[in-house]
Amino acid sequence: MGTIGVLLVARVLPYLEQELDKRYKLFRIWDYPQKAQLLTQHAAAIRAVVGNSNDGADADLIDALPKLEIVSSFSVGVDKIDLEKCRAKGIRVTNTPDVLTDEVADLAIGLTLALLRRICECDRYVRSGNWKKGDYKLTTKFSGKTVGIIGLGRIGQAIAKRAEGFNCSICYYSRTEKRDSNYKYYPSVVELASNCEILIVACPLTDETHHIINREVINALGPKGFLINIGRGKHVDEAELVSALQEGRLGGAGLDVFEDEPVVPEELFGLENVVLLPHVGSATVETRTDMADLVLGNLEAHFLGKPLLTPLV
Ligand code: 8YV
Repeated sequence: MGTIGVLLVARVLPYLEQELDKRYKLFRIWDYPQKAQLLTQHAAAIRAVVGNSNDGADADLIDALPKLEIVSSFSVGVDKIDLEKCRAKGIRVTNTPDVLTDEVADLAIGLTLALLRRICECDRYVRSGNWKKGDYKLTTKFSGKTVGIIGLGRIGQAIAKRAEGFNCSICYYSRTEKRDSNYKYYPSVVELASNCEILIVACPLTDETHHIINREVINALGPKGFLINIGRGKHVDEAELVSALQEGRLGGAGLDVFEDEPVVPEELFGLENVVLLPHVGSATVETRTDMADLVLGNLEAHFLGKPLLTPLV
């Protein structure tokens, strides 16, 4: 396999990069500041692309690699891969579902608790020595609240299961009602937002879900409502979110993802009712290692002519 060319287009777990380097002829995109040089010299050798949730394979890259057979993403989200193009050209696509479900769901609950109970702010309060000057203000209870989930796929269901453990009532929005679920279904996001206290975004990013959290939804959630986003930054109209938080039209927001990562709107930095994380939903040693093994397993299966472990296309 050492002669098979693999193009790495994203910074991934060092273990994954090292293993790819050991097993294949690895090209790192950042070693070629001029992409044209990489393509002129090596396009014909590259049979696989490995990317992540931020850097995948767009139509231009796919068209520039005539021998491309497989795109393997170190992520469950594949919004940075042109799936239609891959389908049309017979290029296989794999991602890393299941192995990160628990991790991302755990973080969604952690983010919710951090936001409602103001855990990060409490920590800053103690560190700054302010505790000596008086008691910390009261916060908001999570147990028993109504949690609305956008997207009842693997991650959405895992969040629901966890929230049930906090005696929360669960409702959801998805394109179609899930016949096998007892949770309350709302056929529109505005209705869901009007009927829950905590709204969690857990759906894939598509043309339909881009800015699914807009002004109307934010206003429906209201000044006592909390928004949690562990999906993609582009699910939320960030400018609308910022103004709603500034104007007190939304109770608070817990965000693991942003529209233009790693750029975060500076207006959020001064607000107390937000918790901001650097896209760490799946970021534990255990889960990232499992994700890396899945990428390696898919590539190996493909080049040995065996069934892919997690085929998407
Ligand atoms: C990671 C993710 O950010 O799986 C996804 O879709 O967003 C995350 O697990 C990622 O791709 C690791 O680089």
